[in-house]
Amino acid sequence: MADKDDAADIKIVMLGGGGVGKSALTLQFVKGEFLSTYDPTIEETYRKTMEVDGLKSVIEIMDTAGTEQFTALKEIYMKAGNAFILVFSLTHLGSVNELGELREQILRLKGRKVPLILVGNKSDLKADRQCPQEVGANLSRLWGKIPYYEASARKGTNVDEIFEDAVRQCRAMETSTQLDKKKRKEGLAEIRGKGRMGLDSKKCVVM
Ligand SMILES: Nc1nc2c(ncn2[C@@H]2O[C@H](COP(=O)(O)OP(=O)(O)OP(=O)(O)O)[C@@H](O)[C@H]2O)c(=O)[nH]1
Ligand SMILES: [Mg+2]
Repeated sequence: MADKDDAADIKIVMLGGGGVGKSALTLQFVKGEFLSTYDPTIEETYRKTMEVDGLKSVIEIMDTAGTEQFTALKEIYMKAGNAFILVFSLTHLGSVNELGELREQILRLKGRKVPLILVGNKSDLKADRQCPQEVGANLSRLWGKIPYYEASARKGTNVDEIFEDAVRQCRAMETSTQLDKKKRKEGLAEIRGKGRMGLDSKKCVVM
């Protein structure tokens, strides 16, 4: 986590196909505005201080491009990210298929479990819906019960909740990593202690 005032505590990366609403979700969260025009993203970074469970965190959101030509940038973000929001559009079944490869790429690059959140966006467009709730629910189960939200960047439905969940998951992971480190340290100390005892007892035998 951050050791400088200007460094973000948590870096969240928005990923998903083109036009699914990554930028709209990000802007709704950061500025409380809905982006109605479609201007494909190359890359944008936003910063926001948010309070979750009474604790403040500075978060940085990396909004990536859904289009394939910016793959190299995506890798840089994936390496830097602490949490990943995988977005598809509830109005486009094909957008679900783009997420599997992105998830595999994240896991490959990070080499360990990372906070992932699945989002089906555009829930306000009820008449155009192509993905029933089970599509997201099944995928979430398949990927180890990662949280699944149906959201609308237009209406602001579940937008704050997605980012709060990401922050909570990052904090939980940080705590468990620290606990693991502490346990490892204690384990090492115990082994060293035993080693010393062993040496001492040997000494006694020699004496
Ligand atoms: N009705 C509705 N439209 C949405 C919603 N979210 C995004 N859109 C629209 O969908 C279009 C694409 O949204 P963007 O946020 O630009 O999509 P993106 O995922 O950032 O796309 P790329 O930057 O190309 O990867 C825009 O016209 C948005 O206004 C939503 O929740 N509801
Ligand atoms: Mg965008």
